Amino acid sequence: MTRPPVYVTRPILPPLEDVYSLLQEIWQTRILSNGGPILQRFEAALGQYLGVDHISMVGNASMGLVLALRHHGITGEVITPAFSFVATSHAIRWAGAEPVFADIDPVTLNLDPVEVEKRITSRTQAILAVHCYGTPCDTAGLQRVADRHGLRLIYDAAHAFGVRENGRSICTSGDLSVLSFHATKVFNTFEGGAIISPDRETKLAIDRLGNYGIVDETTVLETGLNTKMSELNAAVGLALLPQMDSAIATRARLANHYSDALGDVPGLRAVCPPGRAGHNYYHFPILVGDGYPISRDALYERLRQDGLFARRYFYPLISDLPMYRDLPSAAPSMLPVARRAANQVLCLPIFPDLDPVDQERIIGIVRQPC
Ligand code: T4K
Repeated sequence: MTRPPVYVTRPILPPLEDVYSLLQEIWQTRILSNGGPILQRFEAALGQYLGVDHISMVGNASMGLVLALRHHGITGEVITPAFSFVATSHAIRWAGAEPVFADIDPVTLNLDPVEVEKRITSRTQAILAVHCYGTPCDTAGLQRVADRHGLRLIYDAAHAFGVRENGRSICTSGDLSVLSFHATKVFNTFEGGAIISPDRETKLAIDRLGNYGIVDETTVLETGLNTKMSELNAAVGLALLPQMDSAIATRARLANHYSDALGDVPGLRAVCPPGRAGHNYYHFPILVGDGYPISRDALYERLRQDGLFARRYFYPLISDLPMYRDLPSAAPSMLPVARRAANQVLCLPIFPDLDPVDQERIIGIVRQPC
């Protein structure tokens, strides 16, 4: 009997009855949006869960990134990785600024501070770094570069829900961090996201910018946008939060099993090997290199033949896409590490209810693809 397809991820959902009781509240109050009571409870509960004090909920991380850049008035050059989801660079353009690509570290696949410093010009205003797959960036190294050159440091923390470093949320690094709660993420509100601010004043300014710049009924202070999260999305998030510790623990167990089972395969390297305290195992990326019997793309196709849909996050490089490839920093010779990663990476399915039988099927094919 053929088994159902297995995708790279599958969202977790809260118990329907918990959402239903929140929906009943919405139906009674008729407060559907604009910072309603459920959103406020969600904001407080999420802050407590993550260990951060100042959160602004947004409709998705893409809008959150635009808002973060706009809040700091960034319209010049922004140094960012080409090895990321396209939303990272698109947000820079939507904010009215220009991406400048810098190469990544070969181990973490995150921005390399040394490469960042090489790309700084008189027009550079900010660094937009990505905690790729939830692995923390070299936050100290990037902060040193930012401080030396008077740059803003903003984190695309779309992958980094719940990630901690030295006992603190990774989202307390830099000037601002932006989380994604998209369906495909570790934690979801169907669509959604959040901006983590360092203080209350910044949080309130960001809330205002995401609510058209409105101060009160007759005062509009700036050209804001509508980036608000609805009560419906907030209800899903509030109901899902209690499951998150066990969901992340299950991801860690699955990642451990992949690591143990694939650790001795010649030509393969796991990008996020388990054992790192505070990781969330959003993806299980492997690099398919020399010494492996077939190419990355052949392995991707081989898995697909059996209904196992691994994904090449992130291929192609953003710098190879038509709207970016003419930028000077997009020249292929300038991003050798990112290019190699994009050509070798394959994210194996990982999500809390991955059936152990399916994980064994994936492991079996990856160990012996021919
Ligand atoms: N920055 C970074 C670094 C990001 O990775 C992202 C988003 C963003 C910023 C922007 O965040 P948001 O604005 O989205 O909040 C997916 C996601 O759509 C995207 O959110 C995510 N990164 C990116 C890495 O992956 P696709 O085009 O690969 O998604 P899709 O539809 O192919 O979904 C992958 C698999 O997930 C499907 O094969 C099946 C499963 N799935 C998907 C959805 C949407 C489900 O089971 N249920 C679902 O509802 O981009």
